[in-house]
This record gives sequence, structure tokens and C-alpha cells, in this order.
Amino acid sequence: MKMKPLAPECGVEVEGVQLAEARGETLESIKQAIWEHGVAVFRDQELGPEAQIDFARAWGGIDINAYFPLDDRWPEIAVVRKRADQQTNIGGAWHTDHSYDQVPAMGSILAARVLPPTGGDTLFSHMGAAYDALSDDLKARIEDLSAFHTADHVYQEGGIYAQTDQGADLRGHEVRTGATHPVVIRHPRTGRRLLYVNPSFTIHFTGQTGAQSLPLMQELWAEAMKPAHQCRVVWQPGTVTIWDNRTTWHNALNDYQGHARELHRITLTGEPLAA
Ligand SMILES: O=C(O)CCC(=O)C(=O)O
Ligand SMILES: [Fe+2]
Repeated sequence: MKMKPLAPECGVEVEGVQLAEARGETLESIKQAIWEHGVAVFRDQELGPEAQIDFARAWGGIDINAYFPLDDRWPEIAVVRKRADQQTNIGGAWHTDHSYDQVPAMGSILAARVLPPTGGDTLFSHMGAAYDALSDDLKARIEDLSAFHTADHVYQEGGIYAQTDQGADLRGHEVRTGATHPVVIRHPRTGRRLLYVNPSFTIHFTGQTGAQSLPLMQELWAEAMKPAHQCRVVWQPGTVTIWDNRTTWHNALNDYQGHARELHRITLTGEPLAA
């Protein structure tokens, strides 16, 4: 197994391994790489739905996402789909999956199934690198802050997706979420400090209104969105990407209108977060 960086501050490409067979020490090195680099790309994988589920079970627990359509045959698999006739994609803005849960999912295993002829890349940004790049003054201002996260405005009836052509495909309009997390968390495995607020699900700092929170929130988001902290996953047939939601944000580019794109996602269970 060989690893090479995808970009200076984020991501790694792992060569010479089939995830369907990666267990034991190989799996441990893969986990460690993802916790550190935030995201790992694996090419030419033979990882059908059953093998993807087996690999996820070998990693740890599987979370079922409340909103994405599930595959009829394999309810562990959430289908990230944009049909050729749809305009809106899933995850097409910077976000961290599941930050609105009390114990947010660790990450996801996303396997390419149908790809557009060009485009449809996924961007990732490293929140350890973003935190490190903040000024000492900003670091001091956020040191003891926590923030409230929810997905209600995104997925509920009348929410963001309901107003798009993805609305009819998504589930869980009645689900209500809300969780408060430190603004700076420590990675549960590496101990690295990570910025943990994101523009899709973080609503306000604890003890402040959304309007009061916005200027500082926007300063943090601006750092987190800097290209220096990012890497880009260009999908190919057989590509599987695994990411850590604590270490990274991601953003699925929607630049392939008129073409279908479909990936199979398994969400991996996380652990409690702390400052
Ligand atoms: O389609 C993608 O590349 C990622 C979509 C997304 O945000 C997710 O699966 O969590
Ligand atoms: Fe996502």
C-alpha cells in the first residue's frame, strides 16, 4: 500500500489496496491516514454493494442517514443521485455531514456508480489546516465558544431542498435535529484541533442570535474555504472515497447539467466530540 498527498494540506490517494480485502493492520493504516489527511481516494476498486457494507462493518458501526433515499435491496446504502433531468444536486454547498447530531457520524464511504462525462468533482477542505491558519486573535476569540447546529431548515417541509427538484426524492421531512458542539474540537483519535462550524448547518454561537453570530462565523468560514486548505476528488469508474466529517468539509460540484451522477454512500458511526 502506497500513499501520496492529493494536495499540500488535505487528502491522500491510496494505491495498491482493494478495500474489499483491507482488514487488520491495513485497515488500521487506512483509518489513521483518513483521520490525519481528512479524506482518502482509492482507484479501481471492486467494491459492490455487499462488499461496501462488509467493509463498513469491519470499520465500525453504520449510521442510516434520515434524509437520503435508501437502496431498496441494501438499506445501509444511501443513494446520492442526480438524474439527467434534475437541476439540483445533493451536497452542493460547503458542509460537514451530520454536525446537527449529538454524536455526529465519523464519515462516509462513497462509491462511484454512475458518472457524468466530465465534472461532478467533490471538493474537500481540511479544518485542522483552517484552524492553524487563523490569527492568534481569532483563535482566542473562539477558544471557549460553542455553536448550535441543525438540519431542519435544509430538509424539513418548506426547507431548502423542498424548493428544488431533489425535494420529492428526499425522506425525513418530519425529522427534527439540533445539537450544540464546541467551535474548536479536538479530533477524537489524533488530538488535532479542528474548526467545527460550517455554513450549511451551524446557526449561531451559544448565547448569541444568528445575526450577532454572523460576522465572526463568516470570518471563520472564509478561512475554511480558502483554496490552500482544499483538495479535489476527480471521480473515475471504480473510485471510492472515504472522508472524516470532523477533519473536513466537502462540497459536491454541480457542473454537469443534463447528465446523471449516482454514488452509493455508507455513513460510519462517530463518537462524542469535545473541545
Ligand atoms: O456527491 C458527492 O460527491 C458528495 C455528496 C455529499 O455531500 C454526501 O454524500 O454527503
Ligand atoms: Fe455531504
